[in-house]
Amino acid sequence: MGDSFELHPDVQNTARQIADMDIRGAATIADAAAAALGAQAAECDFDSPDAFRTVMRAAARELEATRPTAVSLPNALRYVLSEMEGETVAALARSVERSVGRFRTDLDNAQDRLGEIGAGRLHDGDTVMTHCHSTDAMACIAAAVRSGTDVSAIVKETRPRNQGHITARELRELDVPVTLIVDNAAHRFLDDVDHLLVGADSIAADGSVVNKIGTAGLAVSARDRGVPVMIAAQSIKLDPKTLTGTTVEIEQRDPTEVLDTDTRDDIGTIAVENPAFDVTPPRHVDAIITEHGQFPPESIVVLMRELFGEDVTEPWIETETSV
Ligand code: RI2
Repeated sequence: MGDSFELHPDVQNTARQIADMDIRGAATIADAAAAALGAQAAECDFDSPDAFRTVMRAAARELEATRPTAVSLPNALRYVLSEMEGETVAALARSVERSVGRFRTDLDNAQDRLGEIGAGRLHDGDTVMTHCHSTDAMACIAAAVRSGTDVSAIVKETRPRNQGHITARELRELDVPVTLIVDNAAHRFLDDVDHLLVGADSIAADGSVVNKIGTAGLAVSARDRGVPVMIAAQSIKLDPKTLTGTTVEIEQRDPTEVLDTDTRDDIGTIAVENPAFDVTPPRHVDAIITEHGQFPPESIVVLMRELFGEDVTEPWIETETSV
């Protein structure tokens, strides 16, 4: 292999699909990124172990650059690359294949376990309000339904991309009664719900929850009405870099998701902002449900330290010593 190389098509396609949100949702993004690294490693047409490592790091960088907020993406890449070991290309490739397999299985198991733990908070006759679409939140409702608990849902459509429609469809597949509302109606319906249940894209060391835009205001309203705020988030959503004071970058998406160009031109000269996520402070959160149990937000840092330690590397970055 020479100095220039092309990344595996699966890496390029996966990166494009994540950026375009054809693949979306923090856990799904992590799973797809790990699978793409596995595809890259299986392409064993490399001259040397150093070349193999260089290509794997380049693949990880391509994937990492797609969306900035969901920490599950760098956490997945970190997991796979940090387990890469061996003296030969074949041994390195095998180690990546093993870590990708382990990562993806752990992800599935974590969501199942989290779902069972979260389901314990849902009781017969309860109504849940959802925001956006979260596979972790869905796992809690699915586990409750499986165990015979009768729940219904008020689903916010979640502008600008209306991911609430995905939630509504999946809840109907579970036979859960669904009422779809526009985002602005949430406060009006909070008196009718027993839980606000949402996912997370990143959770900071102080217990702040980064989730789809609109979550923070909704959590304030929920607390005002005495509705408990429940965050379903596998531990892969914990952002270890926040232990050292790094803040989570909020993704700014294309303004055309908010307003099409013709309508915008018709209105006149206006600015349009489209932040994809916001930050809910820990004081507005009741519980973070993980596969390791449920935590008050202020104590999530203990789990974060236990799982990640303080030393968070970025093994996809080329340094003089990284071969
Ligand atoms: P799961 C989504 O973001 C939502 O904000 C959702 O709460 C979060 O990912 C977590 O999703 P986007 O990718 O990992 O739709 O629980 O922007 O599926």
